[in-house]
Amino acid sequence: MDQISTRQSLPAEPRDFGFYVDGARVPAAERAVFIRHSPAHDVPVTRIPKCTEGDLDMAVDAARRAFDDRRWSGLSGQARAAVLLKAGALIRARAEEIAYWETLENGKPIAQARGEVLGCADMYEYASGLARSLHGDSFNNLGDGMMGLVTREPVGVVGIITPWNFPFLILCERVPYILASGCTIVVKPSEMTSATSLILAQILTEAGLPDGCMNVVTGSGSTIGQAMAEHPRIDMLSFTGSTAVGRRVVEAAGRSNFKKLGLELGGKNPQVVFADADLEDAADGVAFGIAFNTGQCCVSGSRLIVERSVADRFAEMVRDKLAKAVTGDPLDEATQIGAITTEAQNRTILSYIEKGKEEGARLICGGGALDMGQGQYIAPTIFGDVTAEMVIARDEIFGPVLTILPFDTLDEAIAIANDTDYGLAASVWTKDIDKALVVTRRVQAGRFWVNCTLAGGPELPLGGFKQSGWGREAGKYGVEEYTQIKSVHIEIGKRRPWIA
Ligand code: TXE
Repeated sequence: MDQISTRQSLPAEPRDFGFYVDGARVPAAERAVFIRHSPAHDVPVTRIPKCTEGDLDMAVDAARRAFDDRRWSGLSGQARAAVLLKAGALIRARAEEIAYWETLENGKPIAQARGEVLGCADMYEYASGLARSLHGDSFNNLGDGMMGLVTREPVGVVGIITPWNFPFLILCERVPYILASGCTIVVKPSEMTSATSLILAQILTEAGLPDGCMNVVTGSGSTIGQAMAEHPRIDMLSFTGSTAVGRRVVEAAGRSNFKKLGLELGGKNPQVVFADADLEDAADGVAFGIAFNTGQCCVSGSRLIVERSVADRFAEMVRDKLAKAVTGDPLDEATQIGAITTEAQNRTILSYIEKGKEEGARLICGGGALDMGQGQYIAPTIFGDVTAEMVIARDEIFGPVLTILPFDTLDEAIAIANDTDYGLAASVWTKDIDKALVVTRRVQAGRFWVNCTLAGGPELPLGGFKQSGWGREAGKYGVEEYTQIKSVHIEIGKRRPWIA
């Protein structure tokens, strides 16, 4: 511990968070608990109950009651907006605390975690406006005897299953929009990173959200997650995680009540760099796109598709950038690259690095674990001479591993970018507006960045093309996703009789 200068101290003992149902924290009591260790410091930091299916039923019942008696959906948009605005202010006020637990459980740098939390506060503030502006449509052109309305109604009880890479951010890309629509919620966070979801539930109660509208059940994916996907009284499920589990969730929804699904799955996202780009900017962006959150982002720019004439020089520029990034204790303010979040993910990334070496790709930098005295760290790694068939060019590695695929023509760049089952995000770097627009149009991805990467905010929606998922989160589209549409015909005046 002494080798690393920590700004904030580690907790003396793991904190018990319990779980959260019907507006109140429920202690673990006699339930088994999961003890989470900080992946950067190897010490236990939180104790999370392994909830039972009975606990899940209790949470779904609370959310069901809260939805069915209209205590939330029956309020005006103005009243819902007031709660969301207060929640935003409370998140700002508790940003340090939330960032601290996020860093301890996830291993991400504290400065990054704080930025994410403040970005989340903004989502509640933005969604508050959407609660007031959500509306349908009307048809006043159906003749004098008829008027038509299209109304939006909340879907009902929404389950949310989140992963461990952005526990608070991914949750907050959903919760304020779902609440703006009038739905009620049951969350199952990743068993690795439950703490900040539980803090959020308390904050929402304090902000005035009626009891039962936000519930958090903790536990494993194979028990509680699977039971949520199969649950007959959950009307919609938003799942973020691996494509393999996404497939299981789709099957379970089909076997149970055909619940509506939102899916945000994997990505193998292209960064297309033309020779005429501002290469200094592009190198910084590509380094950021692969090393941010140690590459554990569904939108990481993991395939560098670069014009051959500058490929070698550009690879060196990215390598030099990565060499300057500060890797270390995530509690240290200066740290830019923290620890790998889970032991399983650490093994997965290292095995892909070995695979890349076996496949004959040229290692430009990195190539293995970094010894920081404690915790699990991996050096940002770049592979050159990668071909399209290599496993490292096709699989989502979900770590700081960049593969370089050179191109000669614009058409070839687009073909390589689209040569993947995924379609989550893409970036293009060029100063030629025509090239930028052609690539933006023709590359299949739900999020696109021109001369930037990983940009985001509450206004623009998120989601994937192809096997990266279904539906959209955030922005006005994120609220509409959690509504269903009802069409209403209203007869005016005396009915023209069917039977004379
Ligand atoms: O994900 P899982 P893992 C990808 C990434 C990573 C791989 C494995 O490639 O290497 O997935 O990560 C819950 N029914 N992404 O194993 O298992 C689980 O408890 C219902 C991309 O951690 O998909 C957790 O809450 N739920 C991704 C969530 O699903 C189940 C982010 C994600 O876990 C379940 C994370 C089941 N049968 C990983 N089994 C992204 N799109 O950002 C597990 N879960």
